[in-house]
Amino acid sequence: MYNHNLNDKKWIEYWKSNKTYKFVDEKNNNKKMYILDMFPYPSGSGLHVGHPKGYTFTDVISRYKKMNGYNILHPMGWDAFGLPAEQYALENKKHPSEFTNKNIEKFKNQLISLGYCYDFEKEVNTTDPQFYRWTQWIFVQLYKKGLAEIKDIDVNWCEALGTVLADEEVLTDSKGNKVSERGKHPVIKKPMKQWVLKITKYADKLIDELELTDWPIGLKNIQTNWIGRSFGININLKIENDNRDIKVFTSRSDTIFGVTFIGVSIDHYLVKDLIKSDNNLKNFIDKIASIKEYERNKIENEKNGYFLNKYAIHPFTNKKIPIYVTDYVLSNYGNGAIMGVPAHDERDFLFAKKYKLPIIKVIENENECYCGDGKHINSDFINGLNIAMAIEQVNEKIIAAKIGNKQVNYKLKDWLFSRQRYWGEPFPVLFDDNGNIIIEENLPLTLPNTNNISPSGDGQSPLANLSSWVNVEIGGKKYKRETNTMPQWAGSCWYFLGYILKKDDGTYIPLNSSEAFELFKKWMPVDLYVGGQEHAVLHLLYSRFWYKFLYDIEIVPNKEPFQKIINQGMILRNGEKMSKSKGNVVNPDDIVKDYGADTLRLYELFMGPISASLEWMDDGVFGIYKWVQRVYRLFETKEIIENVNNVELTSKYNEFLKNVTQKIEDYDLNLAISEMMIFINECYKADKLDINQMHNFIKVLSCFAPFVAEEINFSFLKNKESLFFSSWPKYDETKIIKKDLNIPIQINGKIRDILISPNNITEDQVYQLAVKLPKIAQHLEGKTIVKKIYVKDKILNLIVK
Ligand code: ANZ
Repeated sequence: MYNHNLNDKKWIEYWKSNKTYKFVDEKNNNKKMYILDMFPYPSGSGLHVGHPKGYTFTDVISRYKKMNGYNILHPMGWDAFGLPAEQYALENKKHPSEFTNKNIEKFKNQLISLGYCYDFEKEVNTTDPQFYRWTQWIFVQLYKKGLAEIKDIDVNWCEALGTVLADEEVLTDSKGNKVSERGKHPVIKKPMKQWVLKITKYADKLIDELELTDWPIGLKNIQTNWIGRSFGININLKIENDNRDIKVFTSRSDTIFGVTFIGVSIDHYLVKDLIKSDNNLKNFIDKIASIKEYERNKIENEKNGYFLNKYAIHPFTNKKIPIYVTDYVLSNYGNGAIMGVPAHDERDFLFAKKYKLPIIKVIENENECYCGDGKHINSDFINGLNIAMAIEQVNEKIIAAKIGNKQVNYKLKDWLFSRQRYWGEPFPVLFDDNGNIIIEENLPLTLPNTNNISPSGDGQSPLANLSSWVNVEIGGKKYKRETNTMPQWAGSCWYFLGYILKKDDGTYIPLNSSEAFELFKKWMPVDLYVGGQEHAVLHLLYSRFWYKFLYDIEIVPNKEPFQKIINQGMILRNGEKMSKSKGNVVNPDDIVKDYGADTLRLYELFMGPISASLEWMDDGVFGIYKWVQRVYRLFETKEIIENVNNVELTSKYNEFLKNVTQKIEDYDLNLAISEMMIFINECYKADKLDINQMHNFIKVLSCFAPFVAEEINFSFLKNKESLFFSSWPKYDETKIIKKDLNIPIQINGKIRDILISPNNITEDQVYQLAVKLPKIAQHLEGKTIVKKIYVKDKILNLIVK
C-alpha cells in the first residue's frame, strides 16, 4: 500500500537536498521555453485550490518541455505590496513586511509541498528594494519621456479607507452607488494632485500589436474593446439665430440624412447658458443629475430629454433640427453632443419614440434598424464594407465643406498611478519650494522603516506624517519628497524581466545593462503565460504598455511580452466561486494531507480543459486517489522484466505514447491523464511487464504525479537519477497494430453495405473500393451519382438519380 504522507515528505527532502530544480541556463541550447505563472499576492489565507490549477498545468508543461530538450525558465515570485498587509499592520501596530514575509513563507512551503519544479533562488519579491529600485527606475524613464505627469484630477475618494482608488477598484452596488471593491465603503469624486501615466499614447500600439501574439481571440477582443478605439468625425452644425456652432461626434456619418434631433449632455455649454433663465430646465437638470450618468446611458433605462427651444441647421438639407438636452449623452465622451438618428441607433430610437420625433430610415440592409414598432433584424446583413465605404464618402464631403474633421476617440483613460498608502514603491521625486520636480537618481529610494502608518486623514499618504523622511536638504536647499506611493500594478508590470535578471546572491543584473539586453534577447518573449481571466485588462494591459515603452527606449528587444496566454477557468462549488463568506472553500493543505500532493495535482488537471470553469467534486478526488494507489500496486504486484515479447501490449504502449504526447502538445492535459489510465488498464491484463516500457510510462507519469513516480522509479525500477532529468520517450509507429475500419456505404441515405478497409484511407480510395462492392454496384446500375458525402473514416453516402 502506497503511503503518500511518508512518500511526499521523502521526495520533497530529496529534491531539496539534491537541488533537483536548480535553474541551469544551458548556454549552448538554443531551444528555449519561458513558462510563466501569474505570480500570487501572498495573502494571509494561503493558497487557494484555484492556484494549483494553473501552477500544476505549467509544471507539467515545463517538465515535459525539459524532457524534450528545451532550456526551461519556469520561475515563481511574490506580488507582495498591497492593501491587506497595510491594514493588518495598522490594526496590529506592526510593520507590513512582517505580515508579508510570513505569508510568503507559508505560500512557498505550500508550493513546495505540491512538488512544483520552481527554483526559489530565482524568486522575485516586488517589495524587495533591490527589485523595486528598477520599478522606480522605469518610472523615472517614463517621466523623462513625458509619459508621467502630475495632474489635478477628480479621483475616486474613499473616506473609510482614507485613500484614492482606481476606477477598476470601484464597484457599483445594487442601488447604483459607487463603493470600494475592498470593504464596500462609499466612494465619492474629489479633485486631487495625482501622478498619471499616459497609457493613451500607446492606445494604437496596444490594439494593433495584439496581432503579434497568439492569445485567445476572446482575450484580444476584451482588450480591444476596453481600449475602445472609435474612428469617427466631428461635425459642426449651425444653430438658428445664434452665432455659435454645435459640434457633434459620430462614427456613422453615413446616417446623416436620418438625423431628426440633436442631443446634448446636461453640462453642455448651451445648457449652462439657458439654465439661468429657464426654471423648468433647471428642475429637469437637477432631477437628472441625481442619477448616475452610466445608469442613464444604459439601453434598458428610460431616456429623458428637454427641448431647448433651439434648432440646428442640417448641413446638407438645411432643414431645422430640434436640439434637446438628454440624459443619455455622456459629458466626457466625444463632444458631449450627438446627432440623433432614431432609425439606426437604439438609444436615439427610444428617445425619439418618447418625444414623438420622426424616425427616418436611410440605410438599407443594415443588420439592425428601428421603426415605429421597434427593432428589426436583417438576416441578410452583408453590408459592413459598404457602410464603411459610405462613411468614408460622407466624411470626405464634410471635410471638403470645411464643417468637420476626422477624429479618433478612445474609451481608455490615462492611468492614475498614485495611491495614498504606505505599503507601495515610493516615488523617487522631490519638490522644491516652488513646486518644481527634481528626480532622485540614487535608487532605490527605500520606504522609511516605521510602524506609524496611519492615514494622514486629509487624503495624503501615511508617509506625509514622517517629517524627517519628507523633508530633505541638499546643498543647503530644502526639498519635500513625494509622499504618494505607486499602485500595486507597478511591480507586476515588469516582474517577468526580474526573474531573468535575478542572481543567486539575491541581487539583480542592472535592467539597463547590455548583459540584461542579451538575456532578454535569449529569453523573451514569455512563451506560455497562464493565469486567470480577471487580469484580461488591467495587469495584461499595463504590463504590455510598460514593455512597449521599454522597447522604445531599447531596454528589451521585442514588442510584446507574452506570446501565448492561456486563461485558466475557475474552480466552483455548487456552481459558485469559492469564498470564505460562503464557507465553501476547499483548502489544498487538507487534500494534500488526506490524499497526497499527486492526487491534488492529477485531480485538478483531470477535472476538464484548463480554460473551463468546473465544479469541485469530492468523489472525483477520491477516484484519483484510488488510481494513484492502483498505479503503485501494479508495480508492487506484477513481474517487471526485460525483453517481454507481448506484441499486443507493445502496440498499446506505442499507441499510448503517441496519444499522450499529442494531448500534451495540444495542452489537453485532462485527456493526457485519460491516456495514462487506459494504458494502466491494459497493463493489468498482462502477466509480465516490460521494464523499458514501464520506465517510459513512469517518465510520463512523473510530469503529472512526481512523488509516486519517483518512488516507483527508485524502489521498483531501481533507477538512481531523478526522473526530472529524463528524456521524453519516443514511440514506434510500426509497432502499432492498425485495426481495420468499418465504413458503412449508403445510397440515398440507406445503408447498402459495409466497407472493411485499412486505416489511413483517403476519401477517393474509399469511393473506389465502395463502388466495386457487389451490393453497391448492383444498386448503382443505370443510375448517376450526383453527390458524394464522406465523413472521414465514418461513412460514405452516395446520392444517385
Ligand atoms: C450617429 C449614429 C448613427 C451613431 C448610428 C451610431 C449609430 P463609439 O463607436 O462607441 O465611439 N455618441 C457620440 N458621442 C456620444 C456621447 N457623448 N454620449 C453618448 N453617445 C455618444 O460610438 C460613437 C457613437 O456614439 C456616435 O455615432 C454617436 O452616435 C454616439 F446608426 O452618431 B452615432
